[in-house]
Amino acid sequence: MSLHATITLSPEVADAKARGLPLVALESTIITHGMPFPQNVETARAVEAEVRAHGAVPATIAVMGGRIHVGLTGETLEALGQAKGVMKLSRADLAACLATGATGATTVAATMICAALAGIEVFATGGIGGVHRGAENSFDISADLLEFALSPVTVVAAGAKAILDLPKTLEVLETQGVPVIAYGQDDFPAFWSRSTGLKAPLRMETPAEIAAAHRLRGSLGLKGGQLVANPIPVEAEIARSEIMPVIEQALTEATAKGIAAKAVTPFLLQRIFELTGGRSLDSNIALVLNNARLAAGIAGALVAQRG
Ligand code: PSU
Repeated sequence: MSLHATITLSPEVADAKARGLPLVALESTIITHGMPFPQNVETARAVEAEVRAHGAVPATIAVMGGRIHVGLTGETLEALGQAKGVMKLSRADLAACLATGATGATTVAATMICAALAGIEVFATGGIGGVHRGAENSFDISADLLEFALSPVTVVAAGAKAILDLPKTLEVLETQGVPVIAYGQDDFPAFWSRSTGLKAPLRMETPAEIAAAHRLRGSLGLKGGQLVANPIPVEAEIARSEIMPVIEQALTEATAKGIAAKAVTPFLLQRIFELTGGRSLDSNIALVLNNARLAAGIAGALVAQRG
């Protein structure tokens, strides 16, 4: 596959592609809008190290200087982690950011688009965007959900963030024909906790099964990707009974302040961080590392199955 003209691969990613090594895409909005400095940069580095330790090559994606960068240097990660005014890119604004030469961090949706363009089939993140509570009035539904029906990438996340309306999030994914696969359990996980109390439509036990399903979707001509919902490790979870009142308080504050659209998720994550005395961030870091491990395993299985 020839690369799109706007893509710059890092030497490490270019080498991995040339040698057919397993690759795992990583997003950058989690760095610029999801976590405070310096934990954001430390986490980005640790996630890359975790991917490498599990046999795959990490490819963190961001837009800079009119180009999509797939694979970032340590200095670029550091600069991005402290930059102000970085655009939060989704399907709607990716091309505009490239056209204007602005710096942009890729959300799940934009990372899926860029990963597919670069020929990377597996991507690890924290939690995907979804249907916001009160969507029946606000119509606030993350473009992440629609992307799963379009870009052929398997995304490993710890479910959808519990700040969302999770039943409606699952409904939208089902309507769009997106496979939602809980890893090793029946329940759909809720980001900071292992269970939402909602059953996931599918369950798988091994990276090999997930990789096989990814390949088969492609060979059947089914468009779009898969969502692998990987529960946070037991020792890192915050019990639902503990996190839910905190989420309710953060949501009430967001409504009172008139926070809307792209600002909602970053505001809620920051408030929940403050209200839990930093524990939500520790959990977030643990779940992203856990997702990086599983994604590396799936990427390895995809390569092995190609033979
Ligand atoms: N995972 C995290 N923290 C984050 C995100 C994911 O652990 O901040 C980001 C992703 O980039 C995702 C975005 O696409 O949150 C969802 O934003 P919204 O709800 O505005 O679509």
